[in-house]
Amino acid sequence: MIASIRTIPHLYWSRLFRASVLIGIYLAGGIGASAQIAYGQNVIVNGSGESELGSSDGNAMIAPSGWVRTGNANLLQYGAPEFPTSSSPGPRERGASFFAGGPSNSNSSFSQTHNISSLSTSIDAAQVGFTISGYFGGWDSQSDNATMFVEFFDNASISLGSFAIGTVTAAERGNSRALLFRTLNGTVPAAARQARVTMSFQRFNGSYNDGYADDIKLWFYNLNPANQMTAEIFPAVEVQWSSVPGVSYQVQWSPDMSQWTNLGELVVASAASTRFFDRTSGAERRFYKVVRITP
Ligand SMILES: [Ca+2]
Ligand SMILES: [Ca+2]
Repeated sequence: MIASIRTIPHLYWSRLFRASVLIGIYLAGGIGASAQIAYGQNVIVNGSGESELGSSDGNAMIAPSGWVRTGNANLLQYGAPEFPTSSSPGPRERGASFFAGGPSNSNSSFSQTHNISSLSTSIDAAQVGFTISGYFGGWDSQSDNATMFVEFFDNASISLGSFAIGTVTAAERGNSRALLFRTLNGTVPAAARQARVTMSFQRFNGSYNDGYADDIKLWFYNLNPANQMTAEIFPAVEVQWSSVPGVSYQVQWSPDMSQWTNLGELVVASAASTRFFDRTSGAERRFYKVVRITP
């Protein structure tokens, strides 16, 4: 009897909770205003510029879907003459195209705005974090550059704060044609309901605006303390020895250099030098040796 008395209220509240969640989703869909933002997922539309194929010469204007353009901001193909190629420093998964400041203009941009009101309860409790990231670069020794902004607005479209990454200098690129990774974490300001993402391209040299960007991302995560974990860091040992490719070795350890115990399985060397890692958390003094097992 006691067990059933405890169980019934639990089931009751559980059903009530589910019902309230369904009602909440229905209302949000009814006003048609807010897409559901999923934690940990990139919300940028066409942030890699792969929805269309970029211009093959840099001058023909291409409109990348999902973005609002100012000036002559353009979408270019990697490998367009005189521009970064598929082998220039840049995103590993770069696709065929990237964003650029475009021809014959000194200031241009692409932007898009996201409704984040589905996270409003957590945002107003200062429990929503964000990450922005992307690859940014320019041309050789020129100072042209690209900056990514995320700016948060409240219900009255009042700006609550702006965060920026990018603006990679020619010196940081080694005066080469390159796009470098940049990222930033922050907390979404309380009362924020919209996030506007902008790629801004600045020209300093020549006629072409050579601020470049690709692989633009924005995602959100939950800062609720109940979801936080504590990570512990321990030192470890790296054992390295000169090895012969194809030969097998056995790493051993000892607390006193008298009794030796095998550590892990046989290691078959694949190079003239081999490394082995051993965790040392909670361990007292350890000695190591490597035994060559003749093949
Ligand atoms: Ca791309
Ligand atoms: Ca230029």
